[in-house]
Amino acid sequence: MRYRTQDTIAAMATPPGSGAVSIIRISGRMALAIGSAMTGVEPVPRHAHLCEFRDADGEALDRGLLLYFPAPNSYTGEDVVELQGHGGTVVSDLVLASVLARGARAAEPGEFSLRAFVNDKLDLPQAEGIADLIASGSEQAAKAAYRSLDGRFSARVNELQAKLTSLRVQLEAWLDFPDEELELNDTSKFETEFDAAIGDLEVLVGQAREGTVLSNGIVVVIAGPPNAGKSSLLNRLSGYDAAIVTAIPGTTRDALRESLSLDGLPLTVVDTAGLRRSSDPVEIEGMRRAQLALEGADRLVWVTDIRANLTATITEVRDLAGDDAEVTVIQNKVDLVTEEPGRTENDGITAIRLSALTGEGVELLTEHLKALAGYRGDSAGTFSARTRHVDALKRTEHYIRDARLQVIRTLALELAAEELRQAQSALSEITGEITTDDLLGDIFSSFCIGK
Ligand SMILES: Nc1nc2c(ncn2[C@@H]2O[C@H](COP(=O)(O)OP(=O)(O)OP(=O)(O)O)[C@@H](O)[C@H]2O)c(=O)[nH]1
Ligand SMILES: [Mg+2]
Repeated sequence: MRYRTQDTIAAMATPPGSGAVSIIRISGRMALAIGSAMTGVEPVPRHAHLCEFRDADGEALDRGLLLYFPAPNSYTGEDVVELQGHGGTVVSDLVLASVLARGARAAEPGEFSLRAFVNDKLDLPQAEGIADLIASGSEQAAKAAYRSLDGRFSARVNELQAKLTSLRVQLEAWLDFPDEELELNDTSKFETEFDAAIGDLEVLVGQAREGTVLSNGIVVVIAGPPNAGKSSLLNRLSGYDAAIVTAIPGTTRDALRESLSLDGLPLTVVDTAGLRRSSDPVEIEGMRRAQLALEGADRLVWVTDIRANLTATITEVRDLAGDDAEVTVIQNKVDLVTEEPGRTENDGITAIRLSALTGEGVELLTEHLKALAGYRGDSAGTFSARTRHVDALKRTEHYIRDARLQVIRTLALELAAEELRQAQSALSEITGEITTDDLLGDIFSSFCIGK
């Protein structure tokens, strides 16, 4: 993203198409002059003025409200003027064209929010919270995004930052008075403080992880031998007959994707063609697509008939997906045998007995998937977060743990102070005190125009 904050920018803030109103937003040094030239109004700050919007020839294009928010008390921190007109595509385009003809530049996606960030109106988690709120696909995700936008995530990060500063100050003080003998037990109070900081971080990492899952969801691919009940399981999870089910092996050909929500956890489930030796070109293509789907999976759910041998199945799955494969085995059709639904652990691979036909035991699978995603469902404390936040928090934790060891094991105070400095620097990447233009470009260019 070009980083030009001198120009005055303008864009439609409402979605394209016809609606009750359309809002054109102008931000920058010329905003007031352009607004006045369009309407002939000398606006009172934060008052709605009913007026006509005119083009350069003085012809009225629309009648609506003009609002003026002088710097710094506006969304961007700059002078902002909003023209709220009737929501027709053509008329709003004409008004916007006239604003641009008077010297404003068309805003790029997210440029208003970028200016708000540059002018300290928002920090990065808040800006990201805005984008997440707009994009949120479930009630839980929307609430979590609002908590980030509200600044709750940033507040937690800042509290931690303050704790680290206090630790660093104490370490530096020790360093500055080298003559004073250090008793080994002096380190115990440090130990308490380090442990408190690490405890806070662990909670924060957990919540941030849950936040990323809320925004991104997880992809589960259902695979396995033909006729095992894969499509039946997809139908059971999605709650309707999304896929064709028949008693004929080789029914499913195309990979079928369904998006659903498990108590607010966004889940994409992909049903695939049964894997077996075949000479049918359509079926072979189906299996190729199944393999492709497997590569994009966060979790592989391998469905077999409960009458098949479990040990052999697990060996087969390990051969196919590798030792550290993220796979859950489903022993389907439990209704046909005397065993009850349930789960077993087999050398790191969970196997769940259930019936896709009757629904018995399916909740064992949904609970298992939620637990794997780190999703508790009581998202009250969760805020929307991104992978970059989780990465930065984990690096912070790593540095703090190192610093703790330096102090407690070896009294290497200088090294510990340096580790803490690195921890703080990793943490400040989250709030955006330390950022690169590339990162800002990535974040803000994903916004919509006019935001
Ligand atoms: N009794 C019983 N039958 C089931 C169960 N799940 C599926 N079936 C039956 O098994 C047959 C195959 O089911 P599908 O869901 O089409 O199996 P699939 O794994 O998708 O099969 P392909 O697409 O051919 O690979 C159908 O006749 C289903 O009704 C179950 O839990 N219990
Ligand atoms: Mg099928």
